[in-house]
Amino acid sequence: MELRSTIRTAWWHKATVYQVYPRSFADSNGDGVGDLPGITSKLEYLKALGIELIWLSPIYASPMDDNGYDISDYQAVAPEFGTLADFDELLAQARLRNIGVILDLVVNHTSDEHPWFVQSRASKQSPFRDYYIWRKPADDGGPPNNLTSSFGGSAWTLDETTGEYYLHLFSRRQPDLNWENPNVRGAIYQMMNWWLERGIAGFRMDVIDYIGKQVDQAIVTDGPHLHAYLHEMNRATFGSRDVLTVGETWSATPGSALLYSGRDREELSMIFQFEHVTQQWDEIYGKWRSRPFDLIKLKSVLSKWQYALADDGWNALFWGNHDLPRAVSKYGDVKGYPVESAKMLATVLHLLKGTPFIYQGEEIGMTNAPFTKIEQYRDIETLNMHRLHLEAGLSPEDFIKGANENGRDNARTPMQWTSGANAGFTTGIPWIEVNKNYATINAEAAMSDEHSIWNHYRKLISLRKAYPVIIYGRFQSYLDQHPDVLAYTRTLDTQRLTVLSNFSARTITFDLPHELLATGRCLISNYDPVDALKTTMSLRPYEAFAVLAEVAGRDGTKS
Ligand code: TEU
Ligand code: CA
Repeated sequence: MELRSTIRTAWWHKATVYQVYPRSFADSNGDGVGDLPGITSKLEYLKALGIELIWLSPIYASPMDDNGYDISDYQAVAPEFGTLADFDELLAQARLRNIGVILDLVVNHTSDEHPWFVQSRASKQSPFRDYYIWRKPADDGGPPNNLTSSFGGSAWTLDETTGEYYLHLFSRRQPDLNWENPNVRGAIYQMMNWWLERGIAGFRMDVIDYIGKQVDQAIVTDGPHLHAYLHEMNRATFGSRDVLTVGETWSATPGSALLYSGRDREELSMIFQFEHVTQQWDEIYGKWRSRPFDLIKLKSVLSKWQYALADDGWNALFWGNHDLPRAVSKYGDVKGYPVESAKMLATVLHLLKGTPFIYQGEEIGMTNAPFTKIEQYRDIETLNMHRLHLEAGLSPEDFIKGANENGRDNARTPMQWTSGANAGFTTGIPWIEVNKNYATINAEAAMSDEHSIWNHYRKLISLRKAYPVIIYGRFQSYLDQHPDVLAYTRTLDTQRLTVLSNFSARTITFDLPHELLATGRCLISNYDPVDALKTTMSLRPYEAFAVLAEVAGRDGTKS
């Protein structure tokens, strides 16, 4: 009874979200760049998969220094992506298919071409001066402090016009907005309401943990006013509407997650935390030099987040996005077991408690970009880091090795629709090279093969809609110290779902904890269905399955 009373249901608890990176999804007019009509033309595909929500990476007017994460007009669509009419058409067509559209809210910074910044930099007396973060040079004429940009170098650029530095925690073409200025906050809330009134289903909020920054104390994330601003935003905009909001928060801890997504906080629906996908990053070189995969560590992070948000808050579940490598390349085995390992990863993630996010192409097992030359890369972060790392003495080969593993362009090669020219993404020249493996890895082939990764995703999405235990069941991990097996249960009332998976390319034999022994029904598997959980289990390479069993007593507690 206790469990039931603490559940407050929300429609987005059982939805699966699909992230579209518009530039690389579908090109309708042959200019080599994906666009809104292209997305609209693929809604049937998403509906067939069972998707109820799509998150669009930025579609707004932008000089595209960072592929649209540098916005010059929040209320206009980038011409290369289409028009506002194309957007309304996408929204209407999506609604006809019961698909909601979530927009990317990028309000930590704007483009340097945004009229606010153009006026802000023009003079110290401009009413827009205080929309951004300006500081006098240090005594030696250098930057005010040593804050650095995520894309390399100082976070400060001197602007000759007024002789002051402005802050940019990303590229110098992405000046940071000054959230301490109430006019900035008011203008953003107004813009958000304008989109909400158009009928969108929510927002993904870019680096939202930065907006409370206190630059003079070199505090970037989790500033003192962060949660007050989010609460204010909630009240001023989406709070009265039934939408999904998800914050991108690289700094999140289980503690801050409860502040962001706690049910009585009136902030956000959920956040993306990144602890599970940064486990292999080097302490000094970050993602450009990664450490070997360690399943025990990964499990401890996944479990930690499941336990921490068991009774309050809500997890967003994901393996990849447009900033991260392809999941199957990172955690699976693209050479030996591409299909098995992709299905295994999906099974493990989608049966956890939280709302799953699929990054475009993940559902067909798309892999990292096999680029060998820096000229093949397009991402500003990769190009900047290439220059800086080479200046610091790294060999070009070593840099490419790091970029091959973790660079952002891995996830940005065009969506592979067919085995035809350019993977069916464009009739023109794609803005970034298509991965040659589209001849075998493509949506058309996947949809017509009942054993495909795509059909496995489709099944997971439909299971979530059918079984409350997947949405609300209590999580418990097992075999925490096993180096190859990931095991957990989800329990709701008298139902217990047991998920077993093998993260290795070998057959693994192990003993199951006594309390898990049961015979039930296999809901999903990537080899043959398994329904008996016995003392000694053997899992084939990358095998994963889930067994639903009846257990004694409420919530599985033995009576
Ligand atoms: O990402 C935030 C961010 O911190 C990433 O750039 C991350 O630092 C990097 O990939 C790790 O090396 C968001 C967007 O998702 C990203 O695409 C944007 O470039 C960035 O914000 C700026 O808007
Ligand atoms: Ca186009």
